[in-house]
Amino acid sequence: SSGRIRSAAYASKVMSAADAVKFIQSNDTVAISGFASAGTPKVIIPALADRIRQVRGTGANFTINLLTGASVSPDTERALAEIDGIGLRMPYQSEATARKKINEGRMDYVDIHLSHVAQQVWTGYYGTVDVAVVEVSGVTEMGELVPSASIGNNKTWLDVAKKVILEVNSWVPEGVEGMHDVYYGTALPPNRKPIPLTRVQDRIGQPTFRVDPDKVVAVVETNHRDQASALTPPDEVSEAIAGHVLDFFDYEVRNGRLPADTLLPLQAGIGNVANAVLGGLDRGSYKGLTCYSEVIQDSMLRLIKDGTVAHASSTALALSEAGIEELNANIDFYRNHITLRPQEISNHPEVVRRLGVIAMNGMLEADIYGNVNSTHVMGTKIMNGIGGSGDFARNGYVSMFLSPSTAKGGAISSIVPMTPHVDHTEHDSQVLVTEHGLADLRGLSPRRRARLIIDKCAHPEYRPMLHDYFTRAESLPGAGHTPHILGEAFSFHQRFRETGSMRL
Ligand code: 0RQ
Repeated sequence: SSGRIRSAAYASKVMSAADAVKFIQSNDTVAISGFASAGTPKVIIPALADRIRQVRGTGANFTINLLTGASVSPDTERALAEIDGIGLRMPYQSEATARKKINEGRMDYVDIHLSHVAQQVWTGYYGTVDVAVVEVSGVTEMGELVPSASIGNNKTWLDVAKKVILEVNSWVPEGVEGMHDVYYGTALPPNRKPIPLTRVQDRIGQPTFRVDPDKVVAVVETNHRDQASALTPPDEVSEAIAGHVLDFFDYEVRNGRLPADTLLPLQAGIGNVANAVLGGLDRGSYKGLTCYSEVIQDSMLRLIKDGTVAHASSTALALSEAGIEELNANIDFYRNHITLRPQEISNHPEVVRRLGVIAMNGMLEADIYGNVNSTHVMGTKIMNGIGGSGDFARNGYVSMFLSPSTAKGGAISSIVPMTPHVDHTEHDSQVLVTEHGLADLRGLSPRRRARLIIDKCAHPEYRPMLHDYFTRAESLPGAGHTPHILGEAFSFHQRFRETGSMRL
C-alpha cells in the first residue's frame, strides 16, 4: 500500500478496479473527476469499458450518462465514446471520437456554462447521480479527502452521489495538500450568501473534501501519471495576436483603466494564443500580476517563478509533460502561489465581476457586429463546447475574443456577415483580436462596430467582400439599427459548404 490512505475505515474498502466497477449498473448516471486531463480517474473508466463490453457480450445493453468537470483525458473520453457507452454527456468535451458521435446524433450532449453545472445537478435537472468516481491524492485520518490536480465538480459529485468510488493516486505529490480551497458556503436560493472572496489569493474554504463514509463503496489504489496537455510553441499568428493584446493593456493603463504594474486578474483560455499572450507578459514591466482562470498552463509556471505573477487561481492544472515535472519537483514553492477551487467558484459570475477579470477567450468566428460563435462549426457541428468562456466573457471587466483571421489555410474567414450560431452576443464581446489588429468595440453602435471589425480584424482577402455586404445592407430601405441582408447573411457559410471555401 502507498500509505496514502490514513483512515482504517477506507483502507478496508480497497479492491481492484474490476471489482469496483461492479457497483456501476446500466443506465446509471456516473459523475467523474477530471478537468482538462488533470485528475481524471485512471483505472476505473478502462475497467468500466471492459465491463460494458462483457455485459454486451451477453446480449444485454449497457450505457451510462457521464457528467464531468469539463473535458477529461482524451483516452478516457475515447474509451467510452468508441463503444457507444455514453447515453448523455455533460458539460464539455474536446475529443475527436466523442465529437463525431455527438455530431452523428448517437450521443446526447448538453453544453452548459461550467459555473452552472453544480447548481443544475443539485436542482435535479440531471436526475439522480448514482455513482461518483473521484480521484484523490490521499485520505486523512479523519476520512477527509485530499484532492489531486483538479477540483472541477468533485465537491458536488461527492455530496450528491448515492455511491462513491475513490481512486487514491500516489503519483500525485503529497505536497499538493494545501493547494486546494474547497468552499462549502454555496447554497440554492433563497438561502444564498455572498461569496467572501475579494482577492485572487483569498482562502475561503478548507483544503479537503468531505464525504459521508457510508457512501464510499470502493477504494482503488493507483500510481498513474496525468495525461499531459499538448503544447505547441507559439507561431507567428499567435505572437501577433499576443502583441496586440499586450499593446491594449498598455493603452488601458495610459487611460487609467488598469493599474500599471498589476493590471487586473487575467483569465485566458487554453491553447496556443492564450499561451502566447501569457508568455509575453514577462517582457513588460509587470510585477505581481494575478490570474483568476479555470486552468493553469505551462507559461503560468514560468511567470510565477520569475515573480511576474504573484498568484494564480483556477480549478485545474493543464500542463505539458515538462510542466508536470516542473510543478511536481517544486510543489512546495508552487503551493504558495496557486489555489485550486471548485469550478462553481473559479468561474463564478459574482466573483469574476467583483475581481474585474480581464477575460480572453478563443472563438471560431465573429460577425461584423461582434456576435461570437465559439462552439459550432458552420453553425451545426459541435467543436468542444462553451466551457467557461461565457462565465468569464459575460462578467469580465473587459471581455476579449481572440482568433486567427482565417482557418483551414484561408478557406474560412473568422469574420463573417452573421454567425450561424451565437455563444456570446454583441452585448458581451468588447474587444476582438486577430493577427491583423484589435477592434475595440466599447461604446460603439453596431454600424460603427462593423466598419472597425472589418478593417482591423478581417483578413485583407475577405475585407472587400465584407465591406460589400455591409454597404449593401446599410443601403437597404429601412436598413435598421443592425443592417443585414437576410437572404445573404449566411452566404459565406453556404459557399463553404458548396465549394469548400468562403472565397468568391
Ligand atoms: O481545427 O486544428 O483541425 O485545423 O478549429 O482552432 O485556431 O487552433 O484555436 O485551439 O483556440 O480553438 C473556439 C475551438 C478555438 C476554442 C475554439 C478550427 C481550426 C482548428 C481550433 P484544426 P485554433 P483554438 C476558457 C473558456 C470554447 C471553450 C472556451 C474553444 C480548430 O477556443 O473550444 O473558450 N472555445 N473555454 O481550423 C471552422 C471556423 C474555425 C474553425 C477555427 N471559423 N470554422 N473551423 N477552426 N476557426 C477555457 C479555459 O480557460 C481552459
